[in-house]
Amino acid sequence: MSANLSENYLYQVLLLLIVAILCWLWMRKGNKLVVAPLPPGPRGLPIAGYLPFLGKNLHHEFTKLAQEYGPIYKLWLGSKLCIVVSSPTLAKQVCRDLDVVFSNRDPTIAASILTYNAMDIAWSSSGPYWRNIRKLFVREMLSNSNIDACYHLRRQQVMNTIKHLRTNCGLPVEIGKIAFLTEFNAFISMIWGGSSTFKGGDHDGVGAEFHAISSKLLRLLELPNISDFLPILARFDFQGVKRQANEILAEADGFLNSLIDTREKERAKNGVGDFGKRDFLQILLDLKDCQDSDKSINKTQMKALIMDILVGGTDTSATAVEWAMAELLHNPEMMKRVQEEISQVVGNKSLVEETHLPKLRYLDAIVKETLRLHPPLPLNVPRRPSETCIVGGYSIPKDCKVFLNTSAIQRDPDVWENPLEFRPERFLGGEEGNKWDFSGNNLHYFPFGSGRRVCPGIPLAEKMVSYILASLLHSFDWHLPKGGEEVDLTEEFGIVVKKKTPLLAVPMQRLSDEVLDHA
Ligand code: HEM
Ligand SMILES: *C1O[C@H](CO)[C@@H](O)[C@H](O)[C@H]1NC(C)=O
Ligand SMILES: *[C@@H]1O[C@H](CO)[C@@H](O)[C@H](O)[C@H]1NC(C)=O
Ligand SMILES: *[C@@H]1O[C@H](CO)[C@@H](O)[C@H](O)[C@H]1NC(C)=O
Ligand SMILES: *[C@@H]1O[C@H](CO)[C@@H](O)[C@H](O)[C@H]1NC(C)=O
Repeated sequence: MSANLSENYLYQVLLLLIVAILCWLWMRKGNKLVVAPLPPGPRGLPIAGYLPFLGKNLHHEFTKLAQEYGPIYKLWLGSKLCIVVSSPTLAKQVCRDLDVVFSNRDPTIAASILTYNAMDIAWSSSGPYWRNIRKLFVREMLSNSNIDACYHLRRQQVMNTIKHLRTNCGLPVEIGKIAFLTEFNAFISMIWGGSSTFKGGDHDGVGAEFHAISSKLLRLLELPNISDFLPILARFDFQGVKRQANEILAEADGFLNSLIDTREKERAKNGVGDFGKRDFLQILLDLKDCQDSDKSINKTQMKALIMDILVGGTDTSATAVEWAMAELLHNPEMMKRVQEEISQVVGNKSLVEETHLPKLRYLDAIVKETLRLHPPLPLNVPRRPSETCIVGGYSIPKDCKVFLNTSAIQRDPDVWENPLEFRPERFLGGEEGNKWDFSGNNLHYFPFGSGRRVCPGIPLAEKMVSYILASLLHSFDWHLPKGGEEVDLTEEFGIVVKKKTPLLAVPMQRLSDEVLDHA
């Protein structure tokens, strides 16, 4: 009797258990937590993850992993799950089909401190805040008419660079540095160029002051840090990243405050409607004073936006110029061809202007090919899924870090013939050549990213890279310094992939004194 009862009881418990399990499975399914495995990848240690195994040569290690595990693999860095996607099909799932889910970011500790708690475009979480501030940036600041209106400010900086190079003819110069300074000064000038109090672009003016701050800032941003991977340790701030970031922020903040305050005082004195000064600062201040609450921004947001432009725009564009010059020095016949094109279109009696750019087809192909073979952000800017989802049959957990390997995809041999060769011709003419642009709509070529988080700086970046490049090529002939007859094309791993050894080249005057005197 008692045995029977306990047997009965056992059956009941078993039945309940089965029902519970079924319910649980059903609910999981209802929650869309379909059981799919995580992508393949190395096991690593439970707590530290794969971190201790990644030696100095991160780049090399990643290549090995990608070869071993294929187009999607996972990697535990500390307690952070990273997923690397390197096929166009899977990238399309991320940037197109699941764009909404994948449009969050995962700022490092340094990045969020330096952007006033991710108050900028690049690091803010997707949502109304991000949508609004991005819209302001694209519509109000980077509208075609605004970009055109500040052409003279960019031009002045390119002219300064030509003048500077002229005094250095015959001597080796560091192309990356020249390109960086030109881009940087051009941005500074576009931001507060019109101001009478602050002379932008001077090597010893505001430009120089902010340059020093910003190189510290870039260095800090480039280094992933232990606290980012092991949040448990973050509050101890072992490496002092938080402290350093706060120090740099304080410096940058003081500087930006004084700029904005000075301009505000000028406005108070001279009135708001001073249209001679439609630089970015002016536009931002107009927005700040704007009554329309959708458009109005406060001072902190202004500063975060300025940080985005300077940090997001300079290093990337300058790296593109350096790689293009490196490839041209490596391929002298291409150098000759592009210089001839520029001479044809511009003429040897004038300097290049931005209005010439649409006619410089070969130059455009060179820029596109440079961004294919050497995308400045080869792993894009990592995305963070806002919910767990499935990509390529694998489960991608909410809040992990997703890298798109642009570099790998843009070298896919199924799409690009001899993918490792620098061949601008592939972007020239014909249906084949014309189908590529920077929009990111085609996931075989997306140096500026793709989807709703695509780089909003494209129109300006495209103009500036081409304009600087064309000006360097038209005004000067370039050759490698004696003893350096080979161009070293190895890459150095970082957030922005630079050349491992900085490119040195020697400029020789190509246009007459008369023409260059106009610079
Ligand atoms: C050759 C130059 C440049 C390259 C290669 C480049 C590339 C990129 C890439 C790959 C992304 C991430 C897109 C994604 O997540 O899919 C990005 C985002 C961004 N870029 Fe650029 N960029 C360049 C120049 C610029 C310039 C000149 C500016 C500013 C004027 C700029 C501002 C930004 C901003 C604000 C974002 C964040 C967008 C968001 O998260 O919504 N970039 N860029
Ligand atoms: C972390 O930050 C410190 C200080 O900026 C730096 O020296 C270090 O290389 C960074 N990265 C790692 C992985 O330790
Ligand atoms: C991305 O792809 C390139 C080229 O195939 C490879 O060298 C690199 O290591 C890959 N990076 C990652 C993080 O998988
Ligand atoms: C500026 O606006 C943002 C977003 O609306 C807000 O979070 C922030 O606290 C404001 N900052 C100041 C200094 O008012
Ligand atoms: C322009 O000058 C270069 C260098 O002196 C010369 O090789 C080229 O033929 C000239 N082109 C034209 C169209 O005058």
